[in-house]
Amino acid sequence: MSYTIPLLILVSVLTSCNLSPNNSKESVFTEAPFFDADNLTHIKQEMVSPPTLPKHEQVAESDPVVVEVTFFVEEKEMEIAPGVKTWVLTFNGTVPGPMIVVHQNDYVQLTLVNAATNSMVHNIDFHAATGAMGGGDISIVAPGQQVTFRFKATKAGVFVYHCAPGGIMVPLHVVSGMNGAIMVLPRDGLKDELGNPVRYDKAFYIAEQDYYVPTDQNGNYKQYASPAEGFPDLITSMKKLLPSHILFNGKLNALTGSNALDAKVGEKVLFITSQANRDTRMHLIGGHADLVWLGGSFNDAPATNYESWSVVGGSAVAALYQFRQPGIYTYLNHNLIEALAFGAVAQIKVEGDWNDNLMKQIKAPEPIQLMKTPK
Ligand SMILES: [Cu+2]
Repeated sequence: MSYTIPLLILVSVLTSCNLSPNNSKESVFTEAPFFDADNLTHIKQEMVSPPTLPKHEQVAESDPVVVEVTFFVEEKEMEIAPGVKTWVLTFNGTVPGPMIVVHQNDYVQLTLVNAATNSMVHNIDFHAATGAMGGGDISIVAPGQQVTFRFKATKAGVFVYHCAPGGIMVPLHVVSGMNGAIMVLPRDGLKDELGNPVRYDKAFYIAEQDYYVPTDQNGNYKQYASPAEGFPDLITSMKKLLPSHILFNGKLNALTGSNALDAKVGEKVLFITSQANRDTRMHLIGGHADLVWLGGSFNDAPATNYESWSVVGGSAVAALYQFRQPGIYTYLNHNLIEALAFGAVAQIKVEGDWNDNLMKQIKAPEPIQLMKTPK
């Protein structure tokens, strides 16, 4: 009799430990199951421009597949802020490049097309891939060439990809916009902090881009006939580590005003944020991260109820928030200078009914009624 209660407590503690996400999964050193990638079903994923994600299932419906993706390199001049035109190097014409979505142990088969009208050699390094510089070594294409390679997405999470043609060309291409992200979902979908399945109603891909547009003696932004012509100045400019612009999705106000994102009260929204070059820290004004997968790793239990969260340079991070209140929310880099003086800011317009219980203005601004008691 006297042993019954301690025994029950012990059983209860052991049971709750087993439910913990960190104790219910395999070691990272467990070999991924083998599939013959040469004989798997192929599906094509249509790329779309950020902040939109391609069509995808949150839970895998079958055994691993080979997901075919095509990226067209586009070198072009882009107006990143009013009157500021700079050469951008892009995957599929956007900064950032398109988000790819697969499931863990799927294969990504990427075709990289470098049109003859481009001027530079490019390639792609996937942080989600294993070996050969993330694929960079086997994807080098000169103008007029295309290349196809395949990698297994062995790790679940959100990961950056970027062009990495070697040496100083790596930062030059990355700060010229040549980066993006891939989301590798667990096959059985995302799990909350208790290890229970959690789904998102919508997802947005937001990338912070630091630009280092060179200026002349008068402080005016310089323009060049080609990317290569601007590179000597760009090297000087970026070596100061002082960005001229810090923007979301490539352009000033890409995600504000009439470009604001939208959601509804009650919806769970997944925000995937990447920064390919520089550290940043995200914050949703008026909201939180209910769940945040720190470092972008989906096999770790998400942290809960964060006010701000770190995105280390060269990574992507996913945060999930359920909107409980309507209105305009601001999603920003909480270095407030980088957000509001440089432009690293987005807005989310949330529709729904106001909840007075969560917040209520008790008295509108009025003439002062309360006098300080004189000392
Ligand atoms: Cu490149």
